[in-house]
Amino acid sequence: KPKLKGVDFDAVVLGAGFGGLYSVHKLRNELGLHVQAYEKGEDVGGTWYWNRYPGALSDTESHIYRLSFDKEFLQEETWKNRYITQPEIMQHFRRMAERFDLRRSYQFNTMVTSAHFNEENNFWEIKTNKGDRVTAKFLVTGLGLLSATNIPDIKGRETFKGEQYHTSQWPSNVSLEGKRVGVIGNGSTGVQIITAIAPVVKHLTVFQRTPQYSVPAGQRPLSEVEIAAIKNNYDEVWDQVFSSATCFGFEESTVVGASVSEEERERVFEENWNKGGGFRFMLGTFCDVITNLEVNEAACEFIRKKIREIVKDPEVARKLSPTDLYLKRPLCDNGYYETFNRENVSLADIKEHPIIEFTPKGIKTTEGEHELDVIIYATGFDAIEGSYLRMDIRGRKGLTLREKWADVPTGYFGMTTTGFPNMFMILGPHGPFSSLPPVIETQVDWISDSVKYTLDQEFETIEPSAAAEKEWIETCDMTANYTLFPKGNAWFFGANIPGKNVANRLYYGGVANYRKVLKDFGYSGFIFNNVKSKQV
Ligand code: FAD
Ligand code: NA7
Repeated sequence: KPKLKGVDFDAVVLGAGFGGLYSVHKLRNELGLHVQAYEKGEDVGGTWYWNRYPGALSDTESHIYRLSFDKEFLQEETWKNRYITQPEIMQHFRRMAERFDLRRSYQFNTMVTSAHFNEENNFWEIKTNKGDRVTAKFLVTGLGLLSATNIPDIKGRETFKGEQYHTSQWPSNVSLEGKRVGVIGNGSTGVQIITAIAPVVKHLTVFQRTPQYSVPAGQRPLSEVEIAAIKNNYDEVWDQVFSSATCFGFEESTVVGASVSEEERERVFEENWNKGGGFRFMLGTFCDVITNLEVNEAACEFIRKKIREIVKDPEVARKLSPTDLYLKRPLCDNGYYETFNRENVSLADIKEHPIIEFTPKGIKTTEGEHELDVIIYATGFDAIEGSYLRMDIRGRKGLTLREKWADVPTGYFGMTTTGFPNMFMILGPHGPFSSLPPVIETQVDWISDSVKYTLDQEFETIEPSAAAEKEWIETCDMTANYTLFPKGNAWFFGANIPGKNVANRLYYGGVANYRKVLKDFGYSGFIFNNVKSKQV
């Protein structure tokens, strides 16, 4: 039964990834609220339920790709390798759901299609594709920032007679053995799947539009002793993570690359290339890789040199070598460039020879037709606002989120947005650029505290003031403009989707500062309303 009068539920939670699951735990198990949760997929896991393509792997290290709040659970769980694989993460989610009895609050296979704020009654009216119509005081959206699939509209797609899959909608029964496979895209996902399937398929054609910088991940099995050492030291491990900027488990470098010799730069790049990890290479080498053009170019040239060393065919090496700045999400791999030395792998440079159309037999580029049995889209996501704009969300005065975000999506602290009272977003726009579980944990803790505060004070609604939201976005933009990221074409600027406004969508001040801001600002930027609702 809801605690509050006049609603079906105290809170509705969307999504069953880290964000949604932890929200249900906090709101239901800790605050004692009556919570209903909806998930589009048929199981828990979020990102990891959907992204089950071969090679799917976290590139945050295993011991910190999880939430930190339950010390006993941390000790009970284990992992095999430095980076945790998709099947292992799924098992972790299933155990998490069981441990906190989360499934009973979920309705799976259910997509929320609309959420309208009813100003007369101060509650949310929520509808699903299964015909549910419910009301709730609070709406918590754990929709994910990389969960709205992007399938480019390429001419003739429906004419292809073979199989077609997007990496984030991967069915469980796909066999690629002995088949001629084409992969479109070579971002984080593309690099993983290309490397994983090359040894299995008959022939692999990689359709590359823009080459990317990637460094070794350094994936390896961990010994029992190494895992025990982490577990014995877990509190310190998390202290380090939460006091860093990007929460990848290493100290971001404070050394200015522009102030050291070329030889020293080479040495540091080489050392970190060998340690493994994309974020470590970008942020653990020098503090100015992302702020100084010359140092960024030095990192680029170091990776280009590695590509030339690794890839035997100089023409293929040339095509694989990026010429732009190193400003996308940093990639890491398990032998990506080496894959192009295989006899059964070829590279189709679709910038030089663009795709004209799909044909019944495969993909036709200006160079000719590539005959294929399977086409794989590793073409990424309509990131950050994508999942929100695929729903009909309306706030005060019937304003749609699509209208509010027509120029750029905005969020106060990445969690709330003016005009949409009692709506809390997890990983909404203008949250930190970071490894995500620590951000999710920080945000869900804050959301739960804010729900409690609102209820304890008997307020009807909480929402940020327009002035506070504007000021926060200016702060976020200032942090972005301090870096070179605005010069990149990354998905976190919206640059990967045609027609999207390319603009800053994140906060680059780091998670430690973000947590401090949340604490220092408290509720000073919020408007609370205590006008009682009509109570139906
Ligand atoms: P998600 O896990 O994305 O969950 C959102 C859920 O909401 C989904 O299950 C979706 O089905 C559901 N949903 C969406 N719309 C609706 C709707 N209308 N109705 C009902 N349900 C809906 N992050 C890292 O920090 N480190 C990594 O190494 C890393 N690797 C990644 C690798 C891949 C391939 C991808 C795609 C992402 C990766 N990420 C990584 C980012 C990852 O998304 C986050 O780490 C984290 O899993 C996000 O959790 P979440 O709960 O916020 O969202
Ligand atoms: P990304 O990083 O957005 O990469 C998508 C890839 O798909 C990239 O190589 C794109 O090339 C390519 N792409 C996209 N659209 C097209 C079209 N129309 N034609 C050809 N190629 C295209 O997505 P990922 O899934 O790899 O990674 C997203 C995040 O998930 C990642 O950062 C991790 O956090 C997990 P482009 O570079 O645009 O030329």
